[in-house]
Amino acid sequence: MLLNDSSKKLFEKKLLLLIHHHADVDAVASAIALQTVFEDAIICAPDKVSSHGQKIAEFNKIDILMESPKKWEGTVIALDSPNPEHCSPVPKAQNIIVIDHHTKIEGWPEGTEIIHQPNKTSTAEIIIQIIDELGLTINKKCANVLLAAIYTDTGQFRHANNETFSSASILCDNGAEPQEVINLLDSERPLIQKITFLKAAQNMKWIQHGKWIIATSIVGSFESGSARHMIVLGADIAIVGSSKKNGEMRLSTRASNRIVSKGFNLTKILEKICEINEGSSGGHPGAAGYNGTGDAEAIIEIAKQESIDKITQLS
Ligand SMILES: [Mn+2]
Repeated sequence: MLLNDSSKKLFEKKLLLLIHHHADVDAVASAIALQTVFEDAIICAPDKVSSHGQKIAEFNKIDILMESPKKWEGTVIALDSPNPEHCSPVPKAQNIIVIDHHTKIEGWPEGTEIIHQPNKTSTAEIIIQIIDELGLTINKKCANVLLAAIYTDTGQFRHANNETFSSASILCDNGAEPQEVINLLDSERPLIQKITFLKAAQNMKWIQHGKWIIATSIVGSFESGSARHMIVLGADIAIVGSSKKNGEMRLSTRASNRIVSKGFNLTKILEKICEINEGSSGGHPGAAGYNGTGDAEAIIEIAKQESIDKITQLS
């Protein structure tokens, strides 16, 4: 059981569904799903929504509040956000619930109700269980968005486990249409994204260390998609950085299933960067991100060296 009687009560208050910066499909869909069972709930994205996240919201005609309120009378539910920085600013509220599946959760104030299921491959799967424990019903819209979240968060089921398929099956029993979801998400990418991916490949540098390939690149945006494509090209570790004018920078990293199955873990690499350069990091062994300040190129280099160090310790 994820919920006890007192945590169930928190869902009866007015809900603000807070999704992380540059919200992905998992975050947006988890919020939409909760809104199908709590119609008065407000969805709030304090710092933008990703292009696929937007697609899901537009398709379902969902209104998203693009700025977080200073205060919230009721319950704030932070979704898919392992620490408060990922969805800042968090409104002042008496009750905060965090629902997340990332490896490590930290930084939430005392008294926060934390529902942490790192073995789940998406936040969406936790939402299925919560709706069930609350005795509510998953309708077709809810099932479809949650299936979209699972589909994207597992990299089209590449990172799926046993439970992922059970969850997907529950959703299909409740009206989810796999082909509808796939058609919506796999439709053509915007030109700007395609150009960014090509530039990421054009500027890519790579090294071989033993049987492993580490690739790095710098882009202006779409870091995570760029990193993913570098893995498709053949890299085992992809590190992509971008810097903003104000000195902030972001790293997105991906690792191949092959190297992850040998014990390689990107979250460890990025935690090391936090030790050296502060900032915040989060994610999973095969996909993780870092936000901080400084020179993107220098921080990529540190991540690369750290990766080489860890590779030499692999079996
Ligand atoms: Mn997620």
